[in-house]
Amino acid sequence: MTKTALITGITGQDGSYLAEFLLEKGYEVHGIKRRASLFNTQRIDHIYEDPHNPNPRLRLHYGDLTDTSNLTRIIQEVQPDEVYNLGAQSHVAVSFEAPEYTADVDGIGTLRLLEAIRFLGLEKKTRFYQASTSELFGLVQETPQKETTPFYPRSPYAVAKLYSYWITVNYRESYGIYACNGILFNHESPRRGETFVTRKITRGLANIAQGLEQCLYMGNIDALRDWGHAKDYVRMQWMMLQQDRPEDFVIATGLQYSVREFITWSARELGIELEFTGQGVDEVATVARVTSDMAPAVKAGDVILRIDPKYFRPAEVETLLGDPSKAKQKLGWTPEITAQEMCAEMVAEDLRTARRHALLKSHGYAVPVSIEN
Ligand code: NDP
Ligand code: GDR
Repeated sequence: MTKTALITGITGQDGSYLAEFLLEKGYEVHGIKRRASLFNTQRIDHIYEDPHNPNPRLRLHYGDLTDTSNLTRIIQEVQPDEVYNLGAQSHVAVSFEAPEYTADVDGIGTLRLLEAIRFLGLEKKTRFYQASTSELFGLVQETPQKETTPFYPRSPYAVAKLYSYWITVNYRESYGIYACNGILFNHESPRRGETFVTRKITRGLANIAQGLEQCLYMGNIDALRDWGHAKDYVRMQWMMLQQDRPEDFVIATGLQYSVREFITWSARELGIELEFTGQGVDEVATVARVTSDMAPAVKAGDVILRIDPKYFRPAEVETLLGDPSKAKQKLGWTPEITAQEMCAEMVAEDLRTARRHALLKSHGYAVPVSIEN
């Protein structure tokens, strides 16, 4: 029997990889996309099927996590075997600027889905995955962080996700819904949103290498993160819904690096050796040597990275490091792609785009360059 999955956030990084993964497994996949004034399906265009075709295996529905009747109607129509709740206002810094909206989407949005499952009498049929986050650990109480580590959220985003974590546990315990939390540490890819730190770095440096930008402005580059690849992590999201009993799992690599290290790797992928000097907001990165022809616009002595306090957060999560032992022992899951391999893949992809844009620019066409957050 063909299984049916419903993905909120299908147009995002994880949603796009998960949709690919489920289609390969033979699922019929339904996704919720938001109405936007421009097309917003770039990440899934390659798997899009014309709905006029007979029995398309990927179908999109307009919807929003703030809209109860819309979500209930979609779930009633789709009758999903599995719901993956990946939709969110997912940017931590933005959540300080839009805290109420973030709470509505990232907190109450989860309740709306769980209530719809209950209201429609699908408690025994529909399994539910909640995209929980290492941001729940925030001001860390224990290192490395595992399933039993106490939470201490440090942003409106993390507080909203804390509500979602517990309402997922509560609906499992109260109504017997197969519902679980994946507590995922940072995961990235060439499809990562351009304003998250890894992609901001790989895209920014590739643009600088090609002469499209002069300098990258960063926030707290001492922050430490446990970075994995999104492809490895969506596999785990599916595995969590295939067990006999629903449980919550930490998904991480167990390795930690600083933002500064990620900058150094990315620059090296472009043949740029950097030297960091100065302290705090006066720290800069200067080009020490250029060892390849991938960065024709850069020369020794150029300052290509500065600190801008605008990117500091009102409350920061300084360090995160996950312990994925439970996922390894119970599910046999281990990540296959290292942070360094992922960085190389991201830089290669962003360099391809930067070269294309440099060519367009040289012929007088406008290209997108600005980055915020
Ligand atoms: P993205 O930001 O790439 O994608 C978020 C998705 O949510 C997009 O499809 C977006 O739509 C959609 N969305 C935003 N607001 C709404 C709304 N009001 N109603 C419906 N959909 C909405 O995030 P990721 O793919 O990186 O992350 C997936 C999930 O996992 C998120 O919940 C995130 O918080 C969580 N998470 C992510 C981690 C990571 O490192 N990537 C780690 C831990 C948890 P649109 O394309 O229109 O903007
Ligand atoms: P994070 O990811 O907040 O961990 O949330 P992000 O990549 O935004 O930041 C990681 C760390 O880098 C520091 N940083 C900067 N961050 C951004 N975005 N821009 C900068 O210029 C910059 N300079 C330094 C940040 O302060 C932070 O310490 C991500 C999201 O995907 C969440 O949805 C998810 O839940 C968590 O990962 C796990």
